[in-house]
Amino acid sequence: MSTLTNGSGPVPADAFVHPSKPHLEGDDGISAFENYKRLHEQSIKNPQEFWGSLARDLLTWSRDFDIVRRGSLERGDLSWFLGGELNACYNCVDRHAFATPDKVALIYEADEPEHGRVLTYDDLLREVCQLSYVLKDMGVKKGDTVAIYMPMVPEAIIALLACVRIGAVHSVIFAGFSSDSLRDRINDAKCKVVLTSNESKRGGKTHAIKHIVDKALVECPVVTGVLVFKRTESEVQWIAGRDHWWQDVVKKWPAYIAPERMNAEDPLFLLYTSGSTGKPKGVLHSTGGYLVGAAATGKYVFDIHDGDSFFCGGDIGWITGHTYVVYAPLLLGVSTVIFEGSPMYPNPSRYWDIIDKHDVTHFYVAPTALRLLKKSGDQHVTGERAHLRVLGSVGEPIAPEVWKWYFEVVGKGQAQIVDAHRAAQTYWQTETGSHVIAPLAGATPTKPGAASFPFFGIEPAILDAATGEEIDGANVEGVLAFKQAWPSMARTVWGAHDRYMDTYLRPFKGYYYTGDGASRDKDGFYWIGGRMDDIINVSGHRISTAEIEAALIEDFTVAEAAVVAVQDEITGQASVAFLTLKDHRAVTPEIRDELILQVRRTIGPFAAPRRIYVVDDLPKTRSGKIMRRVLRKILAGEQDQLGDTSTLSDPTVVERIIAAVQAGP
Ligand code: 6R9
Repeated sequence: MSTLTNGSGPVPADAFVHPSKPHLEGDDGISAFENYKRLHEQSIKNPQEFWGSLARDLLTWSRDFDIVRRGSLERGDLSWFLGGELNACYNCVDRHAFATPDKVALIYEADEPEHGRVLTYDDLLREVCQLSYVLKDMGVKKGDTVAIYMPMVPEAIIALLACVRIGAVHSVIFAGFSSDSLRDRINDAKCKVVLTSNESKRGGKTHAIKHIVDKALVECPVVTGVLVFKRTESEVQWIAGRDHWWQDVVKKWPAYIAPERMNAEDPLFLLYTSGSTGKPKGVLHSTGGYLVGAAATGKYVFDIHDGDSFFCGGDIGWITGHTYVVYAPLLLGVSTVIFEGSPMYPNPSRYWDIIDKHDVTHFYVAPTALRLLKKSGDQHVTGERAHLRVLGSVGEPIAPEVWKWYFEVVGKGQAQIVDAHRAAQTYWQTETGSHVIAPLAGATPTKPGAASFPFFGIEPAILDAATGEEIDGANVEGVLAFKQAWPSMARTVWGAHDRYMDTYLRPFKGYYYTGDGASRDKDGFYWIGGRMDDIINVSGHRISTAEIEAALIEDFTVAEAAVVAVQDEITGQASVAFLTLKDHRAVTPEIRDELILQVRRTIGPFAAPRRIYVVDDLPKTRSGKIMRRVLRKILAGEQDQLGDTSTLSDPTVVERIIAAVQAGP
């Protein structure tokens, strides 16, 4: 039985609907919004039936599940679709390769606009199978972890799919991370094999990424093999026996290997994300639940239809790239664009050129890119964008004027974005796996800047941060939590379940805590504020200030460090570091450069502080806690609103810090 009714009877999962007509719009005069409300209510009141039917509609199971959901948020022991067996790669590739082999699966748009290639589902199946053999030959077994440190090339997507085909757990590490960060993530997950390329290309620049892998692996005793995709002609340092050229080995293997049967709760992948204590967390997603979330949000939030061409600008190093470059579009059997380059290269029309070239129907990107493009000028928004139907943004709050520009300037031309409801702001996290608060394209109303309404199965609550009490009603503000589990929520932090409990499930008993502030307005729309913890969001990259501080303190000149966020026109937020140096030494331009380099080396270039202020002391309480609030206020020029500074061990430090900020970094 299907729970997805349109009021007069079940809607067959794959009934043909004209693309401009949303999946949720019935033929009986009931609006898509009414349908959304009814389905949302069903999903909350009867999650077992709702998700059971959706999971069977959207995925192909080699064994049906016995039970939809077990466990509770309180105990942190949730599991979904138990007894069910399925393979993620089979669902993303095989079933489409069998039904529609010639359909385009991957559209590779290389850094150089004239390069690229297209892979059909048939091609994809062949390439994934060959790589699966290679991984097995390199000793990878079901349940092993594999590190992927690659640029945005089709082989990166093939790598993810080959891992899950043989039951291995992929751990993608963003190729902008430093060798130290890469080393720590490889060691934490005990990866045996690393997949990389000799070099990467982005924005016309070449980066020696194999070199970074080599440096990391000096301290990774478990790694026995490295597979190197040849992206450029450059030679690289080689360790015989350990390193293999991708292109040389894949061709030795047959074009088909059977997918491994996996239990619904078997791990699918790990993805490391910043935690507020500094040590990155390996967020673990499981097979059945994650795939249901990806497919369901692809279908209902983005309203993906057969024949669509989906373009998500996120890198596979982040969750956005996992769920909306790879899993959601492939599960739904449409084409997905793999973009290797940058939106500004060779000029600020690059995105619009890609959209025209590949008849893109969906475009999904972070506000930071939109701010940059808006600033470059409307004259660069060229082309017709004739097939564009849905616009999405993700990763950070979007200012209403940027959202309006997106809808009005990008969404016009020949585009079919007939109403603002097709420009969606989506809120979610690495840990939620897929969208949790987002409008459903064409079905639910939007307001510029609002995340709007909960997705199916999500029961949001606004809590008082101090008391944990739920705040009901309209026009309320607090911290955002969820009252019910949903299929694609992370199951644990790799090797640290207690940390998972402490971060998400123990702060407010019986709730999943997001770590974000939020408000609910008079119309029931949710608005996301900022992080409640010390995590900053630079161009959509989540970085913990503690991690940057730890990197700075590693430098022998630094005594203490405090990092805080400031607002930035393009990147959303940027980090600013306040430091005291050992022996009260004076700062020189060389020391400053070295400190920036230190962060780039330890975490990655994207984490480097925007400004560094060297001061003689930091504002600390008598118990030694740094009062970052004081630093934030000073940076914002709000020194008249510092609040109570009487608890500072030395209140005179404030004046000296104000002077240092006014004098400039
Ligand atoms: C998907 C993703 C998650 C954090 C999240 C929040 C911020 C994401 C947002 C948003 C405001 C939105 N965030 N979407 N803030 N509006 N639409 O970005 O995952 O990298 O784990 O970051 O990003 O603070 O908690 P991730």
